[in-house]
Amino acid sequence: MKILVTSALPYANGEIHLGHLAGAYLPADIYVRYHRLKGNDIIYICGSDEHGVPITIAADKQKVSPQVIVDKYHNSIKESFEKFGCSFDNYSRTSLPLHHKTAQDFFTRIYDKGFIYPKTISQFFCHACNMFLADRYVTGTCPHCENDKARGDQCEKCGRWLEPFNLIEPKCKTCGAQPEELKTTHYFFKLSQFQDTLKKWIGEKTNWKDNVKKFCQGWFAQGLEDRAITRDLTWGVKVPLKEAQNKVLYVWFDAPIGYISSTKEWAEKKGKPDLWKDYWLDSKTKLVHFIGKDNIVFHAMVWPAMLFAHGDYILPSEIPANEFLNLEGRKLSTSENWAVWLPEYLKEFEPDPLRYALAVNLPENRDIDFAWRDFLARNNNELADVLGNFINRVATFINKNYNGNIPENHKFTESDNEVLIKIEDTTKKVGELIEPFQIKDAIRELMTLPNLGNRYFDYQAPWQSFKTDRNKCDTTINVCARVIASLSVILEPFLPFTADKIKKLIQIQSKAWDEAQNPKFGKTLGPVSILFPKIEEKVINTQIDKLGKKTTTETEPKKEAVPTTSVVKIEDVKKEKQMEITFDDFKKIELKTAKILNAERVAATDKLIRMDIDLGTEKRQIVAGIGMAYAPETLIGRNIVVVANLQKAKIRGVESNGMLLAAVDGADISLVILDKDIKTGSSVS
Ligand code: B3M
Ligand code: ZN
Repeated sequence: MKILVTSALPYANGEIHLGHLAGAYLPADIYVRYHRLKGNDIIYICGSDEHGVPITIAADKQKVSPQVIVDKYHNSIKESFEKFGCSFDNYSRTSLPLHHKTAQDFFTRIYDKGFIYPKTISQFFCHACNMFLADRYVTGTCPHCENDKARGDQCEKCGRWLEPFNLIEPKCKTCGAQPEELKTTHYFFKLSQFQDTLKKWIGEKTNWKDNVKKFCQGWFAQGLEDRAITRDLTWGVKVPLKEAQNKVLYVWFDAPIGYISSTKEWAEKKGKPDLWKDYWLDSKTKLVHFIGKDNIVFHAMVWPAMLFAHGDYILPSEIPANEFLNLEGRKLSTSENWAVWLPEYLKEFEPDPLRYALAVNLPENRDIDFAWRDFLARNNNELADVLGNFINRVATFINKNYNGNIPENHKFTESDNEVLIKIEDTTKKVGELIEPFQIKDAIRELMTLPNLGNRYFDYQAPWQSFKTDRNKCDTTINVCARVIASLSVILEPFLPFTADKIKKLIQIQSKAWDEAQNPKFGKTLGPVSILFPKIEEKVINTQIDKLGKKTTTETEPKKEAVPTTSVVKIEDVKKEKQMEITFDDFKKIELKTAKILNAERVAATDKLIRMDIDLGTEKRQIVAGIGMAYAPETLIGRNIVVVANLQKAKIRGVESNGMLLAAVDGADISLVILDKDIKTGSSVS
């Protein structure tokens, strides 16, 4: 079997942080290293995502060209991945001509097959800058929370998903001028046409993680919409059409194609330029995309649809998407520097303690918090006191009493056999857990081996048997050496740097995973080194103090948001912004019951619904973004709850005088309705 593993291509507009590592990189690296040891034909592909508005905005901000930004970050990201032990077979970049050509050919192919069409839409245009403004190039006041720094795609304060036209007093982000709504033509990918195909395809993935399946079901329920896959920008992959000279491909169209171009580059570097085809064109290849949950829609829906449209390439077999990593109880925020940056970490510490602390606590099924004190405890109490201690005490004993020669065993007793069986068992179990991506359980299972080793060593008390029963002592130490040898192999996916040191110590001869069940090793010990120096509390305190203080050039969030109208995973933003308010604060909000008298879609939008509502004492008009969840006609006559004293706002040019209450779960929206009939206009508290 061939396996092609990818990790999401990080934007080259900032450094890698712990959230990235826990989401898409560390689990993938562990998985790949394991399969290599199993002797499987596996390649691990990644690269920098160098296009898109996150890059151009970072460039504008630093007053340099996008090329300067991507060169800087591509190189430093690559370097810190290497130092962290990410064992990519190829780490490419999407600014390479090879990638541009691959992406353009992809576009042309599906354009020729009729899956792409032009459509004229309205977009903001800044006359001062002479350009059409992509979502993030527009800022203004949020119609929901009045934050005057809301972006055209989302308000970071209240978390609502926006469109540039929703903003009150929209401005050009670059120059501050008021933009004008003008017509421009963009190319749309017929995603809607793939709804049934995708639904069936995902339906067959019974083993996929719940988060991915649920997410997709939410999107199907809304109905997939065609998507604009071009942008009016100068930075990016040029649209390969004569009539679209000044447009580039939307970054989320070209980025996943980067997986293919990076594989091509890998094949070229190997001197076998066609080798990439053995993977991408062979239906027996298992394609595995490691991503964070914010990338699910692109990897599980848009990208597979693109692949279906293209027709030649394999589809993803697995998409192990991880949840988010929080930091010290708060959501990571790059703009607030609430993050631990990998290069900064690597200045102070070795990579393996972090690989360990993240692996034992991966956000596989839910968001997980990373705390520096937990990192310290993991290093000191588990790596140093359990794993390091076991290896160190055995090595010290051999050096002191056996002059560095590892003794042969004699007849095994029951307790020796218990350990030998445990070695076999652990090797098997750890592999069986890694294969279905249960990495966290795998490393936890693995740590039971040195744990048992310590107990066995204590129980056998070789310092006594050395004097009284040399055969027994020889056997005990030999069994311990077997544990160490096995550990040197099965630790490798998780702690590759430590595993290397242990291999040198035990002079390992076994290389393959399965040999770890009964490993072969040297007759004498190699150099002993301290595997895990203890970390002091004060070192950790310095790290905690750094959080939230601006020390890097990272000032912009790294994400390129989902375009169009989707409401995706905004709960997390909300969680972060939670703050306490007093009862008096709450009383300022006038909540009232209202009846919907009339409802209709706002022209040329899918999401917005205009409603006439009765508030008992008066009638009003409100506009709400619930059009993806409710058909207008089903709303008439409903009793809802509205915020009655919210400042008026214009949404898409339509006045909204009040806001209705609704619960939002990802793409799912549910109106707050009343339990029983009550007079319209009653106050809600
Ligand atoms: N660069 C987004 C991100 O870093 C994006 C991933 C592309 S994977 C094809 O979250
Ligand atoms: Zn401007």
